[in-house]
Amino acid sequence: MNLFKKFRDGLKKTSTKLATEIKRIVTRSPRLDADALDDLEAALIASDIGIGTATDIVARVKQAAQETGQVDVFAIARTEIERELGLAAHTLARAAKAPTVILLAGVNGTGKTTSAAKLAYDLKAQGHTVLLAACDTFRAAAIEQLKIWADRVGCDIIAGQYGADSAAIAFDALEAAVKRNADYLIIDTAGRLHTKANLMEEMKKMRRVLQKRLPDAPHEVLLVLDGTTGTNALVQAREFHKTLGVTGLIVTKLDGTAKGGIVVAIARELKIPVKFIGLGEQMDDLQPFDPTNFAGALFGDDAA
Ligand SMILES: Nc1nc2c(ncn2[C@@H]2O[C@H](COP(=O)(O)OP(=O)(O)OP(=O)(O)O)[C@@H](O)[C@H]2O)c(=O)[nH]1
Ligand SMILES: [Mg+2]
Repeated sequence: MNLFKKFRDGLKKTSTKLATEIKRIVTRSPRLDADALDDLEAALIASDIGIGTATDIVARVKQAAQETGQVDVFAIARTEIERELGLAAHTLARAAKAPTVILLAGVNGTGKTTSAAKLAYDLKAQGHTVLLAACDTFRAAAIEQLKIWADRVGCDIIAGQYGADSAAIAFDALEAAVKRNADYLIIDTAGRLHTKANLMEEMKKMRRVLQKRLPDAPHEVLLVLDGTTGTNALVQAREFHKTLGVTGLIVTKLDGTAKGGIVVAIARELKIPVKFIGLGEQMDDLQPFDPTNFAGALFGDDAA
């Protein structure tokens, strides 16, 4: 399946709702009077796209309506979203010298472990060697869960005992990745609330310990956000970024929400690039982020 179709299918809930609303508004008021523009703004905000972006789109639509009388709301929205998202680099960092170390972080249940596995699958499919590190030593069955995934993906995994110091396991895993000449080390961590200072401290420790072994590690700190939690994801991102210095985002579960616009709000407010989005539960459902495909999938006028 091509990438655009994947985005299109995965974002269907959001795009269908938006397309239905926009068509309803335009049909009722083809000249887009003030009430129609208010309705358009409300529909955009309901997708969690963010007030700033919604206001910008409406302003452009209004301008086009005044200047030409002919308005393609979908095309204007696509251009605006693409512009908003296109500024940052969305590709995964690569260490000058292997291994590239990727640390995953996030609150409980956002999709860290499955994203770690999907990322490993993706990198392996590109011909890279990948090592997984099971640094969630806290949640019951977390280690087994990652082991099952490693098996499925066909890559090695470094794990310790439950209750063990996650930073020590991260260090061992990095040592192993260096010795084995692995191209990538992907570190899965326990879910933690951004409000728990001791747990955030543990994350910082993991970072420090990795740096002791490899000064430029981790090369990516990817924050995994659950796209269905809407603006709450924005609050989490802000806090994690403050303590950890997040280099990129993975926004998951966009297939399960009509509020996929949150990706735009996050990118606009935090200026942290979205690197991957999760569009389903299968191994190949984690997709490298692409602004053009995302904008096109969100505002395709044939979605309704
Ligand atoms: N539909 C859908 N489900 C997803 C996606 N990503 C993850 N999930 C599901 O979300 C659930 C939680 O995923 P995990 O990877 O275990 O989440 P986690 O962040 O590791 O959870 P903790 O380790 O407990 O903090 C699982 O049932 C996944 O299959 C996605 O993009 N789409
Ligand atoms: Mg997990």
